[in-house]
Amino acid sequence: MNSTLYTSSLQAVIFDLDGVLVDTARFHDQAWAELALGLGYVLTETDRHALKGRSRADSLEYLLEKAGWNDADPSQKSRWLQAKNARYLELVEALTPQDAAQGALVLLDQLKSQGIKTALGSASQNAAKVLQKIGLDSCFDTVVDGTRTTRSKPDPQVFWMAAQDLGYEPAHCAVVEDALAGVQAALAGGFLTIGLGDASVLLGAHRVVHQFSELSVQGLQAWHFAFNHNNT
Ligand code: B16
Ligand code: MG
Repeated sequence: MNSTLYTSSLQAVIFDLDGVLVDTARFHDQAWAELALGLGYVLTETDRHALKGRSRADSLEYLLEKAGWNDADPSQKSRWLQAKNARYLELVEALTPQDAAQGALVLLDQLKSQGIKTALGSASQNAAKVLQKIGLDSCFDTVVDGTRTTRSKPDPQVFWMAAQDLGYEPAHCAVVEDALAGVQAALAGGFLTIGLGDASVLLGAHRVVHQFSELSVQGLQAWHFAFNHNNT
């Protein structure tokens, strides 16, 4: 689409963290898989997709149901949650700014220079630490993470809070997400929804790209224009 032929009203882009700005989804996967194995359950590919984007507590409930541990008491659950998080944090320790998604810093700078606000919208309670490890901790106009939310994706709360922080309606914002739960949250919230990953998994996303470097300011504006004109 020729940029001279349309005017996009895209005001903000909200980025998911794990699996979008940095490949920490593999660390969550590994930590859950190890915990599951200890419970006598082998995590499947379907489970891995189902766990993505969900809060830590929701993820444990999912896993316990799959593993047939329906009678675990709250103190045991809390020990499992701590063990999973400790393992995840061990793996995260190795991250450096080189691990930020290729093109992330450039895109964030370009959005800023075009007057488009940026936000982080993550379910993670470890978002601040991960952002700091990859050198993106001062790059966003607002950060909404699992320390602020009370409802887990696919509930749109995290993205609504980000849009509210920035003072924009969801219809003027785009969300970039790697998880089906996150795509569902963004769709339910009324956002232009960009999936990052496999289109056969990220059902319903308005657009799907395979890698972060396929995102550009112009592309996002063109997709947003089409979204607002019911032409996605
Ligand atoms: P934590 P995102 C999500 O982050 C992950 O996708 C999900 O796998 C994880 O369980 C969730 O954060 C909670 O993370 O255990 O660090 O609080 O993708 O929404 O950025
Ligand atoms: Mg994610």
